[in-house]
Amino acid sequence: MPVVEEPHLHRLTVSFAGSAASPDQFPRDGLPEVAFLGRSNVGKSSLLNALAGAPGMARVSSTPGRTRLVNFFRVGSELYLADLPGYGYAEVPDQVRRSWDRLATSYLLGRDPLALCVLVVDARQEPSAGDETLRTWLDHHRLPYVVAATKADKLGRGATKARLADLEHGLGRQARGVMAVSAETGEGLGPLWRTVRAAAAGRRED
Ligand SMILES: Nc1nc2c(ncn2[C@@H]2O[C@H](COP(=O)(O)OP(=O)(O)OP(=O)(O)O)[C@@H](O)[C@H]2O)c(=O)[nH]1
Ligand SMILES: [Mg+2]
Repeated sequence: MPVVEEPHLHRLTVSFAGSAASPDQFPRDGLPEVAFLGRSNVGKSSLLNALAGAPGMARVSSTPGRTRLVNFFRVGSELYLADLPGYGYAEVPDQVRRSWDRLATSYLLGRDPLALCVLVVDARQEPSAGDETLRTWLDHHRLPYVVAATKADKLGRGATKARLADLEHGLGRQARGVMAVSAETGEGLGPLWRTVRAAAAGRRED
């Protein structure tokens, strides 16, 4: 698999802007936000770090359920990237799951600065029931999203193409775009970053 070098983040400083356990802790300055959503352990935090060009900024773990708060990262004076807790991890107690759901829902609904959601799925797997539920919910609430199939470094070119075609007809049929990405090789980060920035710029002009 060729490594695609895409220097996509020139001269923008990215910094951790805080964690929120409830809506009163979300940022207040009104900058547009782009949220990363997906199954637990799918690679949301890794993708965010790779996009930001800041390894280790958002915590990455081989233990599912690592991200339990909404973590915000400020990109220059342009936008926030919001790293949301993952869903669908079977081992968590119901009470913990409910508090995650509540936090994610309180973020996604009525969050005025939210410009775009990035629905992160594993390029090697069929979308999960949780992915389908989230997609239906995003469509219902008319929240704009793209589907990013990550860990594409684990797949050959042909298999990646086939997965993208499946996603375009399935999970991502109402999405603004479907793309293959890898936090490992940087594949697809340029197009994803341009989409993120364009959505944020569009929101600022509203
Ligand atoms: N090969 C490969 N591994 C990846 C990639 N992205 C993430 N991983 C690995 O997948 C595991 C989970 O990554 P995280 O970024 O913590 O996943 P997450 O979705 O933020 O997980 P939660 O916060 O628990 O919901 C880690 O072991 C990562 O190293 C990728 O693009 N390629
Ligand atoms: Mg995470």
